[in-house]
Parts: sequence; C-alpha cells; structure tokens
Amino acid sequence: QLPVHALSSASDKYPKPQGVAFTYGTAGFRTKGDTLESTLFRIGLLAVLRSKKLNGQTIGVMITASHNPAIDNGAKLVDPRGEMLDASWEQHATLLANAETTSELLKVLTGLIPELKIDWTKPSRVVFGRDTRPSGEALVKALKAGLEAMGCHAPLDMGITTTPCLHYMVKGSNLKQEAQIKYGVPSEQGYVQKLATAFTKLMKGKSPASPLIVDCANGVGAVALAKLSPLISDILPIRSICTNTSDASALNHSCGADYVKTNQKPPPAVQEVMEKGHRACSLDGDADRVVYYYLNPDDGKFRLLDGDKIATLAAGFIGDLVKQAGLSDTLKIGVVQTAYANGSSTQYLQHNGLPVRCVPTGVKHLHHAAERYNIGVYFEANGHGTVLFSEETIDILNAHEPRSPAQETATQHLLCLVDLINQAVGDAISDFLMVEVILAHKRWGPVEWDQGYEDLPNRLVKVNVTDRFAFKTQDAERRLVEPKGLAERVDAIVNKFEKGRSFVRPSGTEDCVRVYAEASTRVGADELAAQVATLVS
Ligand code: 16G
Ligand code: ZN
Repeated sequence: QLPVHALSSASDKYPKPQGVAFTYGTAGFRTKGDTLESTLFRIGLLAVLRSKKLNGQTIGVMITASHNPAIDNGAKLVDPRGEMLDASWEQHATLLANAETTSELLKVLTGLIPELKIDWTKPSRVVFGRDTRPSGEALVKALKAGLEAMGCHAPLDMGITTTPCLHYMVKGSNLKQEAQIKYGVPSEQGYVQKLATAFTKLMKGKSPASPLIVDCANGVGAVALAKLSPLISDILPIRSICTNTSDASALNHSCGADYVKTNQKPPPAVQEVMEKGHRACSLDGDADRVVYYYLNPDDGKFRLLDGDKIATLAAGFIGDLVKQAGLSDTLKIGVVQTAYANGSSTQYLQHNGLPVRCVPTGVKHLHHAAERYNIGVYFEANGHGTVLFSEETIDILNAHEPRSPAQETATQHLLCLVDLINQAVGDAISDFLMVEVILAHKRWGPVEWDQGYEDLPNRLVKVNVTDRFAFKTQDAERRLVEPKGLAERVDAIVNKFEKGRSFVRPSGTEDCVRVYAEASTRVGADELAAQVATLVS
C-alpha cells in the first residue's frame, strides 16, 4: 500500500511555494531553479507511478533548463524507450506539482493510483541526471526524497550529464540482454565508446578533417566532449570553446546555440578564434541542440547552417546511401519539420523528392512523426533533432545481401549511422559527428554545404499579450483559429509580401506569443513581422 506516513512527513519538508502555478509544458517544468524543490519531490512520486505502470521498466528524470539562464532550472520525465513522457501523463505531473498542501498532494496521489490502474506491488526503477546548474544539487536531493518516500530505494544517479546521454541510458536500461549487447553498455562511458567507435568506422579512409570549433555554451556539453574528444582526436581535432562550467553565470551567456540562432552571429568567444571559411558549431546548455556557422570567405559575412540545413544535408546523404545500397524501393525516407522551418528548405526537400511533414513545435511531436518512416529525419530550425531508423529498417539492413562491393559499403555505412546517431533523442554531439561524417564523405566544406538553397530572410518576434491561451492554432500551428477573424487579417497582410509567410503561436515555454515571418527580402520579412505583431498585440 501507499506509504502514507513516510510520504506525508517527507512532503512536509518540500512545501509548495505559495502563489506559483507550475505547468508541465513542451519541455517539462521550467522556471526559476530555487522554486522547484517541491516539484522535483513530486516528480519523484510520478516517476515511481510511471515505472510501476509500465511493469517496472526504467523511467528517466532529467534536471535541466537547457538554453535558459543559469538561474532557471527544470525537469522532464523520460519514458522507457528513451522518448519524452507520454503526453497523456503531462496533466498528472501538473496536477501533482500544484497541490497546495501535503494532504492535498496525498489526495491527488491516492486518486491517481486507481485512475491509472497502477499495481502497487510492481517494482519501480528510475535513473536521473542533471546539467551543471548550481540549483541542480538541491533539486536532486528533493527528487531522491520523493523516490525514497515511494519505496524506490536504489535509483541510479548519473550525476552531471547531458540530456541525450540520459535518454540513451533509459533506452539501454530497458533492453533485453541480447539487444543491449548490440546497443551498447548503458552507462556514460558506454555511450561515449559507442559514438567514438561508429565515428571511427565511418571516417575510415577519409582524410582527417580540419579542426572543428565547438562552442559548449559553458555547459555540460563541455564535460561530455572532454571525454569523447581524446578518442577521436586523430580523425577530428576539436577545439572546444566556452567550456567554463565552474562559473555558473557563464552558462549560455553570450554563447551557445540559442545565442547564435537568435542573434545571427557567432558568440564573441568564437569570433575571436574563427577564420573565414572555417566551420564552427554551438551546442546549448544541456547539449541536445546544435547549429553550425561560418564566415563567408569572400566578404566575411556570418552564415548560419541551422537545423534545417542539417536536416537537408542528412536526408540527402542518407537517401544516396539507401540508393547505393540498392534499397530505395524498400526503405522510405521522410523529413519532419515545424512551421519555423525556412520555406526554402521545405521547397528544396520537396524538389529533391523527399516527403516533408510539418508538425507542431516541440521535440515529442517531431519524434513521433519521424517514427512513421523507415528512416525519419527530424530537425527544428533551432537545432533540435536526430535521424530515426525503425527497428524494421535495422533488420532489413542486417539481413540485406548486397550484390556488389558498393552496395555492401553503403549498407555498412547505414548500419554505422544507426550507432552514431542517437535513436532516443537529438544529441548535439552525435549530430555534429554525423555532419562531420557527411562533410568528409562529400569532401565538402561549409560553403559547399550551404549551396543547396538560400534561406529566405526571416524574423521572429515575441509579443506580450494579456492571455496567450486565447490564441489557438491548427494545421501544425500555421493557422490561427482563435481569436476569431484574426487569421484572415494575417492573410491579408501576408499577401502583400512577395514569398510572404507568417504565423502566430502561443509559446509553450514563456508567457508570450511568437510571430514568425519570412519574405523574399530582409526589409519585407521585418516589415511583415512588425505588421503581424501589431495586429496581435
Ligand atoms: C522547448 C522544446 C523545443 C521548442 C521550444 C519552443 C523540447 C525538448 N524543447 O524548448 O523543441 O523549440 O520549446 O519554445 O521539446 P516556445 O514554445 O517558447 O516557442
Ligand atoms: Zn537543450
């Protein structure tokens, strides 16, 4: 039975702050780190329920606020196959987090057990990790108290680790022994080894790449990279920048993927060491997101190679490998994007015969849509993404009997890519290794990569409104259905601009709505965004 006394006294030590409402949003809970202890305690309770519900499979908890400032923190649950918590459980997380008192919390909890048909006698297994944020330590303590009070006595603490490594762990922990041998040891070391081995195989016979500058956002990516880098340094020399994880205030400050994408320029620390024509990339604070960039050799202008450019590069390369393997009739590749994908990238993909689907913002939506293809490439423009190979596809590749050495090589390359690319969630490090492999195979630098298509000028603006929930969208957030009549007025503005496209959506992480606009010219995109923003504010 539910250990009511233990729970009650433990919960009293983690009272919910008054006057705060927590929401389990697109990326879990996220707010100021010092307000989250009660929430982490309660996530511990939910993680145990989730694990029991799924017959004792391992559930993950990641404590991070990704690209947000160091003072923020957050937490999200990871389901057994390494994917985000099933959306139908998000409301339970929100409900638990907002119970005002211990007795209310117990009431919610005792209600959930029969409602979710949880068999209390089942075991529970949980693995957790955190990024480098200072508030993480106290939040781990609160989480452990919650787990302990629910009778989950030996959770696995991964310590300071990246979000994708935690997802890898969860997925690996739930595999049967035989499958685990193929997958890799479920530990941080096992993950690093798996990436290094796959990368080395794929780079065999390729000339060593020129050094890659990696901006680690002064976050946990720096720690992970320090472990990986020595294993591959003779194939890919890595120059890590922004690796200061001891000064909390440095995290994501004037560096990282979000800085680069938002400001459309290199972080000052990268600018200092960057030469024209040379590629660099930036990770975010928990290393699940990456963007590339370079300075144009002719005019020194900054050129961004964002998630859309990575998706097109990956889809093109993998599509070619599938053809070379003689499997293009069997294996279907698809690309999943969000409304933020640059219109030029979508056009380019379609032009190259690749099916494209658009889904609402947030990794879980892209992930689920990508699972429906044999090989699903998904990236958000901001750099979250990965490439998924379905189980069936992996079986097909393993069973494939190539008819020529070329087919054999292509098949082996595809199988190595399955190991190199994180199959649970996007990983900045795994993603940049994939990009490096592709560039090496194609003998391309950033300039050649960039030549596929030219981004349409675009602008993203944040608009503060009284009630963002009054904005309701459909068609993968591309069209407003409420407030009534607004969509038509947006259309009327959009129609005035050549190649104009604009949409309005409520943010899932901040109290605002976002307006995105693109058009054939810089001035046009700015003007379109400004006019639509005025309309909604
Ligand atoms: C979250 C999402 C990210 C999305 C962003 C949009 C995950 C892990 N993260 O950070 O994918 O791009 O939200 O933020 O799903 P917004 O709703 O505030 O625009
Ligand atoms: Zn992140």
